Amino acid sequence: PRPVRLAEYRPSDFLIDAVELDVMLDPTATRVTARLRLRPNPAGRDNAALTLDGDDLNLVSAAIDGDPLRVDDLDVSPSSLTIANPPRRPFELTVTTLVDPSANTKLMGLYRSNGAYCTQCEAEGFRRITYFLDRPDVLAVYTIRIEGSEAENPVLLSNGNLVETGAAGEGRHFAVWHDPHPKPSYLFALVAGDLGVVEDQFVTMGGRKVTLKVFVEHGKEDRAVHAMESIKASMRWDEEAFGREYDLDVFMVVAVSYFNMGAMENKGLNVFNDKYVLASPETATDGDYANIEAIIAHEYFHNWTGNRITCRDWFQLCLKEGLTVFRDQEFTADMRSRPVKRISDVRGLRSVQFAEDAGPLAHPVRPEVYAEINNFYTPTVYEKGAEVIRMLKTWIGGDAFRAGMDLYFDRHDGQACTIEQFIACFAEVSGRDFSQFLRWYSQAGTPEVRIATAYDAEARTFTLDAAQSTPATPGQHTKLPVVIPLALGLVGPDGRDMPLVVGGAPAGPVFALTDETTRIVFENVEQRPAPSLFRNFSAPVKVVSDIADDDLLFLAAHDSDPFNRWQAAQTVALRHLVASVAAVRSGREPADEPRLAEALSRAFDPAESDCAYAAQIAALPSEGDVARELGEDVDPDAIHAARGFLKSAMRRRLGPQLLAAYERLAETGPYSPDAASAGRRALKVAALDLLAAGGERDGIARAHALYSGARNMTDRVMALQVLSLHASPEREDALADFARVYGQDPLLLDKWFVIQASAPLPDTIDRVETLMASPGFDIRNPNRVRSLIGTFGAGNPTQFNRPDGRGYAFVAGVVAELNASNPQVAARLLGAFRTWRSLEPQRRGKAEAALRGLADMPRLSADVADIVRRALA
Ligand code: BAL
Ligand code: ZN
Repeated sequence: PRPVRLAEYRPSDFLIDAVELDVMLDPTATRVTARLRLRPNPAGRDNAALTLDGDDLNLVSAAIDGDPLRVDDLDVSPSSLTIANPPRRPFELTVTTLVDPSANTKLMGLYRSNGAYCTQCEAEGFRRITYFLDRPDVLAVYTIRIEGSEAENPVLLSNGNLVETGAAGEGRHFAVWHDPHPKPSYLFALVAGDLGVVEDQFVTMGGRKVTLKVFVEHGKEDRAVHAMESIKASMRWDEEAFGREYDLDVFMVVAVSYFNMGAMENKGLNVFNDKYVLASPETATDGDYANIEAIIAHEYFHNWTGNRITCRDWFQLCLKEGLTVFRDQEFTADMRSRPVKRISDVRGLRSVQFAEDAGPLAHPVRPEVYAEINNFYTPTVYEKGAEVIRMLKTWIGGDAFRAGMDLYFDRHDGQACTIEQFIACFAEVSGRDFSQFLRWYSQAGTPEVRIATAYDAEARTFTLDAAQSTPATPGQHTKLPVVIPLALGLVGPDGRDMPLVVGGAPAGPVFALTDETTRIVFENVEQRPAPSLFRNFSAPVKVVSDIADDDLLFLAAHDSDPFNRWQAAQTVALRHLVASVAAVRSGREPADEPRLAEALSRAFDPAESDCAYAAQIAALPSEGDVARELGEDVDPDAIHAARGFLKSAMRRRLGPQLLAAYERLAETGPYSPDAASAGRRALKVAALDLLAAGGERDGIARAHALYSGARNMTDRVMALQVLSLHASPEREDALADFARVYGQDPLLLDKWFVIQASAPLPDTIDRVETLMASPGFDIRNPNRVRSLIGTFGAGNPTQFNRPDGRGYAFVAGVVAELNASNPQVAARLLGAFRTWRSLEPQRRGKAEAALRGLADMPRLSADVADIVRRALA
């Protein structure tokens, strides 16, 4: 198919004001009758034909205003329905289609999940249910009648409010749902099945009583309590932080086990991957609890940023996703620890988005062309999109940001918008010119900022020279400077921030770097300061500075900005690891780094009260961080060796302290997933991980003891994770035990898959292949595929990048197998290849061969073909 271009956007020639859908459920032949109230769009072309989108549909009949259309009136195929000469006035089009939910392995449109019916319509799944103008700028009011077997589907759900239920004869029943809020088709949802439910209530700030329901498989109701609490917390927070109130009488979440994404924000009826709903102390880890809270919040927040105000077209995806990620980040920061949330988000951004930005799949936050929109639900659109919103807020200040958001909600409620319309609200309230800022949306690539500093004791000035540049990315060879907010502090020898004076007046702490080079001269600087740059990661840029390790280590101890205390130690560690990789590759032993050990030892100091923060300090840069820092000629084995060497050195230097911390942090009371308790467990395992570095026997024995004596799933899984890194009898014993005890629970089986697939051991690939053939694995279930193959590809640098190329061939083989049955999941797995060009030549050649093998495959899906083509371009 032809690529879709932003520049070619045209309003729809027709609009649909109302949709009545009559869905007669049947496992293999569901009959969908759609009555569409259409009218010509005044903004569209005169005398245009009406072409409705379809995908894999069987047309049964069509009629206009009750008059059946004959075959000659129509041009119909499984992927479109065209009426050459429709009425030039409002009219009703009735279309009946037949769909087979049981055969729908793509999990887009109407499909079955463990016997229940459910839907996924974003981005283009509604066209797999009925012929439609399946584009986000066509907003309609939906009324849905669902009819099905009462025994098999006692629960019948759709968007909006329930208006009628009743018997339909022959053991069937029906429900009618009406959603008064006009919405695009991608927000439609239908669920039918035999499900358990947990109910609660929320009273909004305006006094509306909202019934809350979480639907799960029978018997799992007790695992829905945390999700329910998270809904209520999200609703309250959105009222307090953004003044946003919920707008229907009921809000529902349904957990399903077959789902391509994490969750989906359908109006009033969010459908979730069960992984992000179900939690109990026996089955979920601290990470699961935190993820559920964040994803429930994310989908709920879409009600205003995405649903009430939606996107004009799919190029504007970041309008709802970047903004909603920003909102869920702020929610988590308020619910838990703000610095810890920031650090973990920045870790995630760098490891995935910076990697994407530096490779062949780089694209702008707002892409300008796509071959397959499913492939643009990316870290760039989501996470970099959120960073752009955060910069905007940093640049104009919190009050102006809130005023701009209020204006956006006021002005655009009920509309399908563009980034320009969003940004115009902030330009208006702040009086600033955003034309340069908009480059963040159109230029791909991570800007690099080089900083050089000079202190002049005589003149008492401190000069900072910043030079920005953005590397070329596919299709974008030259780049222009962007607006980069630089939040900084000058830290004096006493550890305190000095006053910032520029041009004789107080200045900062945020400076906008708008030109290729910027010089800032700070005055009245009595002593040479240590500059703390990009505090709280004030811009998503790569910083290369001349700040010496000594200054960074000073900042690691004294900076008032907790993010930069962490960052300073990370930078020193990263510099050290880069040097160690060079040593390993030339057959030398990496140097020791006692000062780094001292900086990291602060994490295990009993005086450090925020354990979650301390755990972040203790965590070394990842192998991916080192690979990205190197940028080219990457040898993942050398990186693994260098990092292992550093961990062992830490164990030798900090042993007694690690042991003391490990014992001090032992679990005593009953399990609670709250942030402070989770932080203690995270710090405990950070100590354990170092104690077991290099496969040290005492550490392994302790990890095994933690596994065996664990009183909650977090300790159990973390202990297993530590054991899994080193070949040992304890490892095999614990893995076998976990399978025996928990192997029947699919979500726990996933954890067991993840742990084995990420092990940096040479037999991992054999294990993964064996596990794929085991009864618990189901290639049709995206969670199983992601846990086992996704983790192996994207979470195991040494084994995916085996020098013999077997890792590449294996992942490519699974992609080939999934290509037809679930192209979306297949294309996602290919993300593992996003950095293949930066590998050393031998691995690069093998990775390329695997990609070329896929490119030569017949009948490649649009999803897979698009990624392969761009990866090889
Ligand atoms: N809209 C797709 C799922 C999400 O980002 O919420
Ligand atoms: Zn979202």
